[in-house]
Amino acid sequence: MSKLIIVSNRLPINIKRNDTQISIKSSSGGLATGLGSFYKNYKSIWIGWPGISTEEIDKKTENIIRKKLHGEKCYPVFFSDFDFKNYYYGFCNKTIWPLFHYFPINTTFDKKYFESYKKINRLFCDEILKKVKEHDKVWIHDYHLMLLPQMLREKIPNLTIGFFLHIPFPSSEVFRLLPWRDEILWGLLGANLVGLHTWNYVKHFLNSSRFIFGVNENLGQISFPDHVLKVDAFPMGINYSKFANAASSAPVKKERKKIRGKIGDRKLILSLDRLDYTKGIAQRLEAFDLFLETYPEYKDKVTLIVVAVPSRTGIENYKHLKQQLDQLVGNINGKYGNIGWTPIWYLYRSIPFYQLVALYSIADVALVTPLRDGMNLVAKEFIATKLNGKGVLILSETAGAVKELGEALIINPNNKDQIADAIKEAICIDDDDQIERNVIMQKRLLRYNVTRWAKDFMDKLELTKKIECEVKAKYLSPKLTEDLIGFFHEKQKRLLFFDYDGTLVSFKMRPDLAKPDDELLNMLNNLSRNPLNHVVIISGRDKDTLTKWLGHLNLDMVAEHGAWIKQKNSDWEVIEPLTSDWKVHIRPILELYVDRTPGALIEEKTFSLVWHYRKVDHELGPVRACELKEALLHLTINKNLSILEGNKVLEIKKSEINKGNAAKHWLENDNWDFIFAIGDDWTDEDLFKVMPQDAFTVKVGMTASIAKLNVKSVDAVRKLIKKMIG
Ligand code: GDG
Repeated sequence: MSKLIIVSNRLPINIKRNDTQISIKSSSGGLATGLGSFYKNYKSIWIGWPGISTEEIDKKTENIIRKKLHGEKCYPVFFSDFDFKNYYYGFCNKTIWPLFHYFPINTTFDKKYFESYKKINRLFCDEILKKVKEHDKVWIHDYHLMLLPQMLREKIPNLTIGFFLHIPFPSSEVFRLLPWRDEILWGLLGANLVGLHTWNYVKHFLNSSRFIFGVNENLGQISFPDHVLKVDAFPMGINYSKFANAASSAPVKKERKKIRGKIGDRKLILSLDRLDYTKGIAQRLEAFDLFLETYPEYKDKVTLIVVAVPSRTGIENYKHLKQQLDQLVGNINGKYGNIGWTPIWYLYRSIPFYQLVALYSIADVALVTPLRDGMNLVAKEFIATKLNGKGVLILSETAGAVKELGEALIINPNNKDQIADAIKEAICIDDDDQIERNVIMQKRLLRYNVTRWAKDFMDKLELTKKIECEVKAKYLSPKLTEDLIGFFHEKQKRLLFFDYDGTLVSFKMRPDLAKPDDELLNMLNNLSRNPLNHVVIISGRDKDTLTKWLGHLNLDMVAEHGAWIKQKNSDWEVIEPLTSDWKVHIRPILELYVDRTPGALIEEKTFSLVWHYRKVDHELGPVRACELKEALLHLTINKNLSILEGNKVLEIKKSEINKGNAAKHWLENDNWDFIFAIGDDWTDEDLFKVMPQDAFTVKVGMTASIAKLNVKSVDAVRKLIKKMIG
């Protein structure tokens, strides 16, 4: 039976030590709860850092810890203080955290931090390799371990690897600032599933992949030679019933009573987060100051409770923020407070769960105004505790949670006037309105809770792996290759179709570099010189280019996806009489889209017009291509034209021109005893379609196809040709 290996920077446990005793307590964080059902029931283990460095313990203690963790199905990765400093405080929290939250100005780019990050990712990889079997599933969490998917893929190519990022994936304009962007992105692309909180982050991730590696995707699916990757949104939920049930529990009721006794009938506003500059706590306090200044009638009528949980206290920015908050709270309390009223109650510590729920459930207003937040679970937890439906959430438009909590009062966290007005509005909203908004949000949060989230992710991971397996099942294995080649050599009259770009040469993203190299020319020469072989190159390229590159060889050629054919020793000819009079109607539209789209250009082939957008901005190009397609639609239908969508091109041509029709020219004119066709993109599907039952059709790459077989890459195609040559 396969097992699930969960990997995160921190194990879901806390180690307590006194002089003689070591005890281990499992933590009840969101992730641990969400994965709980898998972790406990499924055969699973968890790998992560136990929260203790190698310097803090001797070998004997380390062994005791390992043993105790084993009992909890946890396996520790230990590292030194030095590595922890450079990896965790350094690369994770001084580089990735600020950059991914759109604080490039707070970002440190330091090579030694990245070196430590690599080293620690490698340590995790080694630990996983000790435990993992090929059929296991690995689910890696968060920005601390972004190199890990590819590291594992290199060691075990068939492994099922999921990755979830808990923070935003920034716009490609921000991501590209990272000096190690290639390594980080490449690391993530090694997974089978990359999960992000929102669709926007998915878009950003795909844009960066396109921009940096020229990766093409189809509905978030990317095919690599050895694996399939899906990128999708999974908005993390909460343990809804845990919060809802706790709200009516005895300790929480008691705590609420205590709080109410202290604040009287004042409105209670809650601010609760880890102390982090991304959470917008300082801006929130300034907005509260502005609220009291703008609406002085609320003096002595409201209390703001600020809980700031200490976090990453070893980092300068966090120390400064703490000082700033201390000062702001002091100023506001000094400015407005009186003997009987302190406007802000400030707690700089973590509070126990029952107190947390008491605060959520008693608060009239929650101020959740992060400057940037991957999701923000506090907003969701607040809503879950509102058993009578009353309470108002003020939520930042830059938190991932806003996508599911659209009924909240939505604010721009940098707009203090807007936040001050929202506080006033929240206090005044009538009960029915509050209930109506909250009930809708509660239903949504109850349905997509943290267990659903985890299950959804695992289901999608399995589905992606299934798609990969279906493609791999058709792989030309060494055994199948031997059979095919054996069969090939037995036959005397062989017809061989080869697509060119993406099949014989790999410069798919740079067609200008796709000129045949010496190895290819030699191979084609040897293959086509054998009188038993009849070789046809079947391509979308124009006839002049094909003549220039391959015209000296003893082979046949098809150009412009089937408009032209050339047989050895004769000239190019059109398959059937074709007209080009339609071009005068189409060209002006293409020209308009060239004028509007910097970098676009038109290529005229004899029987087609091509609109290229390879040099257009990577986000604009596909948008303009869609618009252009739409604009051409009714014209092309009337004139029996079709629009081919190729690699950064739209090609308009007569519908009857396709590779399948062209191939019939050879198929129908002779008796072949071995037929072979190979290609990599969807124009080759037309070719595969017309092949007889006993033909060998081969797709290059990991995408679905009607071809009977798949090979991974151009390299594999060339190896196959070498075997045909013998
Ligand atoms: C990262 C992303 C994303 C807070 N104070 C206390 C306490 N908490 C608990 C809350 C909540 C959790 O901590 C905080 O979660 P958030 O989502 O708000 O924020 P991050 O810690 O920054 O988490 C974030 C999340 O990962 C999940 O993917 O949503 O965007 O930054 O559950 O209840 N719990 C207790 N006492 C406290 O004082 N007991």
